[in-house]
Amino acid sequence: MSYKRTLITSALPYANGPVHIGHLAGVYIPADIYTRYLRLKGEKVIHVGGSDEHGVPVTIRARKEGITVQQVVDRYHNLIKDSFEKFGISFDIYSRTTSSIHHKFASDFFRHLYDNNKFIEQTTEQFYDEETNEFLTDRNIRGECPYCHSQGAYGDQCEKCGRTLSPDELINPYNAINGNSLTKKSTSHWYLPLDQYQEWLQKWILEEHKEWRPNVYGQCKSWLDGGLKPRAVTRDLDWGIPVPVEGAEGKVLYVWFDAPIGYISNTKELCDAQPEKYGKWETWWKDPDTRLIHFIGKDNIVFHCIVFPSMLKADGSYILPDNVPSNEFLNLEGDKISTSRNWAVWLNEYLEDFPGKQDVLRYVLTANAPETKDNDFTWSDFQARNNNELVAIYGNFINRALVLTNKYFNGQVPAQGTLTDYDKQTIEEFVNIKTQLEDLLNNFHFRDAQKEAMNLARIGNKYLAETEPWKLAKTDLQRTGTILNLSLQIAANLSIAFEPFLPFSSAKLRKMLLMDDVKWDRLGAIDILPQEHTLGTAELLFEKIEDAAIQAQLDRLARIKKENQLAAWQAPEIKKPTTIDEFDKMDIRVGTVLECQKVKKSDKLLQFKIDDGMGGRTILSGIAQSYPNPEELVGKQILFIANFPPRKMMGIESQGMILSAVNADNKLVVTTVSNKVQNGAQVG
Ligand code: B3M
Ligand code: ZN
Repeated sequence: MSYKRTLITSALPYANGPVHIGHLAGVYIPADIYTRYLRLKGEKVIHVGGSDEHGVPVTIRARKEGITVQQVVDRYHNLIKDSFEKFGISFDIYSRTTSSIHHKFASDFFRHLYDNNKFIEQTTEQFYDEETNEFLTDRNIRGECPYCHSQGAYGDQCEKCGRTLSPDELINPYNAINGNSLTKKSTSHWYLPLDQYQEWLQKWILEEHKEWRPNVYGQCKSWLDGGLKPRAVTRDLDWGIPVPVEGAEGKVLYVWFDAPIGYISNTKELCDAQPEKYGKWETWWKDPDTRLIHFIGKDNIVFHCIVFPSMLKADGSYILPDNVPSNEFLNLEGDKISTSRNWAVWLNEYLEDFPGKQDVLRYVLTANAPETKDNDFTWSDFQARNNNELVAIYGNFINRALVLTNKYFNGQVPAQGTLTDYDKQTIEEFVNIKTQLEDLLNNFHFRDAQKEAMNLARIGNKYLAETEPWKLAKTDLQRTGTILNLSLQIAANLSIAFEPFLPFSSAKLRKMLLMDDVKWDRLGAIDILPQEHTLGTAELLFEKIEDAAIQAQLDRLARIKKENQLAAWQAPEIKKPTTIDEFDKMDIRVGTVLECQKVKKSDKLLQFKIDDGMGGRTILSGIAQSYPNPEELVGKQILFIANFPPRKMMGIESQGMILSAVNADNKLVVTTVSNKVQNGAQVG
C-alpha cells in the first residue's frame, strides 16, 4: 500500500503515577524506534502523545495523597513528560487531555455525534452512595471476587485472579473510598451502539486486516464473536469534560471516549502552533494518504480497534488505523508489574540509579520486548545483556577500531587498499543489512531488528579477532590500514543501524567518528568515512555494570515484596471447633532457652537446651530458616509442649515441641511470655 505520511500515536498514560519499564517496553520504545526509523528514511511522520488526565485513577490518587486532582495530574504529567524526554522518546508533541484545546475538541466531537443521532440514551440502575450522594464508577466499587473470593476486588477487575468483572458480580460491594455499603439508583447515559458497527467491524478487521499481529487480531475476533453491545460514553463524575447537552449536569464524557480524541486534539495543537512545519491537522487525520498507527499495550486493544474506530466511523470524516501493533505485558522478576503494589522499575528512579544509561534499558527492553507473548524483565538479564553484549561486543569493537586507528594512523581513516577474500566475505555478511532491517522494521519486528543491528557488531568483532591488525602493524602497515578502514566503515554503519534503537549511543559514536548526520541510505556502504577523515576522541561507548548495582535493585524488590506480603496478609481461617477437654490433654509449659544452635547437616533444625524446671530437656525445632542467628534466643522464656513422646531426628532425641507463630512472610517466630515465670509453669 502506498502512503504519503505516517501518523504515529502512543497510548496516553494515565497521569496517576510515574511511568515504569512496562510502559516503555510495551508502547513508547517501539513507537519511538518506528518513528526514528521513518524519520531517518526521510519520510513524513509525526509522533503524537500526551497524558490521560481524566478518569477515575487520577481521582483515586488525589484522595490517597490528600491533594487536589489538578495537583495530581500536574505533578505526574510533568514527571512522565520528563522521563520520556530523558529516555529519548521523540514525540513531536506531548500534551495533555486537560488542555483547553482538547476540552473543546472532545466536547465538539461528542456534540457532533449527538446532533447526528449517533448515540442512544439509556437509563440504568447504578450503585449509589446515599451518604456522599454520588454514583460510583466501577473502579471505586470494591468487594469480594465471585471467582477467587479474594477481598477488595475492583468493580471492573480482580487484581488477584485477573478476571474482568462488572460491579454487579461483586459479593458485598462497598465504596472503595469510605467503605460505605451501596444502594442502587437509576441514571441515564449516552451509549455508542457498537452493535450497529458489528458487521462493518467484522469486515474491516477480520477480512481486511489479517496482517495485524495475531494477539491483536485474536482479541478483536473474540470480542466480535462475543457480539458487541452498546457502550456508555458518559459517566456520573465531577472530574472530566462536561457532557455538552442540556440537562446533563454532573455528567462527564467517559475517559475512554475523550482520551483517544486526545490524539486528534494534540495533533491540532501541534499543527496550529507550527503550520509551516506540520501543515493542517486535517491532513493528518482526514486524508486517505495518511497512514495511522497506534502503539498501545494489550489492555487497550478493544478501545483502539473497536471503540475508537467506531467513533471515527460514526463521525464519518476520519481515516482509520492502518495497524495497531500492540505488545503483550512485561513482568518484573516473575511477577505482574503493578503500580498500586509498587512492583515496578520506575523510570525516574532508574535514571537516578543508572545515570546516563538510558540506552542500556532501551536495549534490554527491546531485546526482551513482549511482542508475541508476555515476557519477564530480570536484573540479572539486564546486567548480562549490558556486560556481554553492549560492552563485550558492540563497545569492545568500537573501542578497538578507534584506539588502533589512533595508535597507528594518528586518528585518521587509513586508505582502503586491496580487499582480500576474507574482507569481501565479511562485507558480504552485512551488505544486505539495510533491506534486512527494513523488512523487520516495516513489519514491527523490533526485537529481531535490533538483533540484526547487534549482529553487525558481532561481524566487526569477529573481523578484528580474525585479522589481528595489532600484530600486523609492525610488518604490514598497508594491510593494517585496510583492516582498520573496513572496521571504521562497520563502526559508521553501526551508528546508523542502531540510531532508531540506541539514539544516545549512536550520537556518541558519531561524535567519536566525527561523522555528519546519519543517512539511512548509506547503510551497508563501505565508503561512509572518506580516507584521511579525522576521527574525534575515543571514549568508552558502554561500561560494565557491577554486581553491587544489581544487588541493590534486587534488595529493593525484596523489601517491596515483603511490605506487600505484610499489607496483603489475612489471618488464616479458624479451625473446626474443638473442646476444652481436647485442649486440656496438651501439656504446655514455660522454659528458658539455655543453648540454641543449628543441627549439623540440617538446614531446617535448631537444637534447644531448655531449663524446664524439671532437670532440663532437649528439643529440636524446624525453624532454622527463620533464625539465622539462633544464639539470639538464648535467655528467652519460651512455650513448649511437654507431653509429646520423644522423637529422634538426625540422631538426636527431641523431647517436645517449641511453639511458634507463622508470620506474614512465612517466617516462624518463637512465642515468649510477657513477664518472668517459673520454668516448668503450666500454660492453660
Ligand atoms: N490511559 C489506559 C492506560 O494507560 C489509557 C490509555 C489511553 S490511550 C487513548 O493503559
Ligand atoms: Zn478473583
